[in-house]
Amino acid sequence: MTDMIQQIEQAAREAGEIIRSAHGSDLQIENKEGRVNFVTVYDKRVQEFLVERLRGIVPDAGFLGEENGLDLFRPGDEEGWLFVIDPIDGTTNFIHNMHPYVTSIGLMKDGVPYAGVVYAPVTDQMFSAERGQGAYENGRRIYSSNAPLADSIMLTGSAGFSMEAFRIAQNVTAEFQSRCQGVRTTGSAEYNLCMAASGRCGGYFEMRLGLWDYAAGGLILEEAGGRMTDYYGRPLSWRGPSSVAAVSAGIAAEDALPDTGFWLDQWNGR
Ligand code: 2AM
Ligand code: CA
Repeated sequence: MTDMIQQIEQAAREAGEIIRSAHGSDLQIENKEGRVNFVTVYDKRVQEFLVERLRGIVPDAGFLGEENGLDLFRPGDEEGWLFVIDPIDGTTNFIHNMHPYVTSIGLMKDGVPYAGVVYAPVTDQMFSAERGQGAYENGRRIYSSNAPLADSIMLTGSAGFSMEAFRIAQNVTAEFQSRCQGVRTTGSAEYNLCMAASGRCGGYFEMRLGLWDYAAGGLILEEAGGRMTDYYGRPLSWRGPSSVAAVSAGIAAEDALPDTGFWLDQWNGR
């Protein structure tokens, strides 16, 4: 493990301390665009902290983050270093003090994932990966599962911002339910990807995620032997919002769910 990834892990751990200190204080909850799309003062504070801290680790890196107006992939971002941060992934869970919610830090180099760190402060789980170096949970090497779909649990999600998206996503959930041992939803995309990376579930599907929702966990899953595509089975652009079909080593995405592209087409918000 290189010095750089250890420093990024340390930054995530410190972000986790800020998050753990939050409960009992005023979270100053605001609703962003859409139905259930919250931000708290901790999302903003932790992102500010991370930008400052990560700048010290890779001084010439750019930043993309969910909060504080850093949420657009701009021309030039595909060149050089770019940190992709979600200070709290699973904010609605965080507000309700219900695990999981995580801090995620992706580091892209020339438009492709180079490193990823996902830290779950409640359970003190640190997931990390560097390209070509394998994936780790609390320092131990992890691998995605070799089990077929029929012997797996699957994860899915549908953010609260659109009831239309939720209703369409229910069709995907129903198809999975009939093909695997059960479908679960945790409320944190990055955590779901880490559950697939560590062999706990067969994969994770969600219709529209921000880059900060999948950049870190996506590399961790790939380094654990899994695969990331969009709902049409195409490689991800790693540039912005996308549908995400993440599968472990034992499952081919196109076998897992041949109709995901069809269901995505039914939604005009993709
Ligand atoms: P968040 O908690 O950082 O907002 C839940 O299904 C997942 O979707 C979470 O990882 C959540 O991240 C994400 N999510 C919530 N609102 C979203 C939006 N408007 N666009 C894309 N992803 C969203
Ligand atoms: Ca977030």
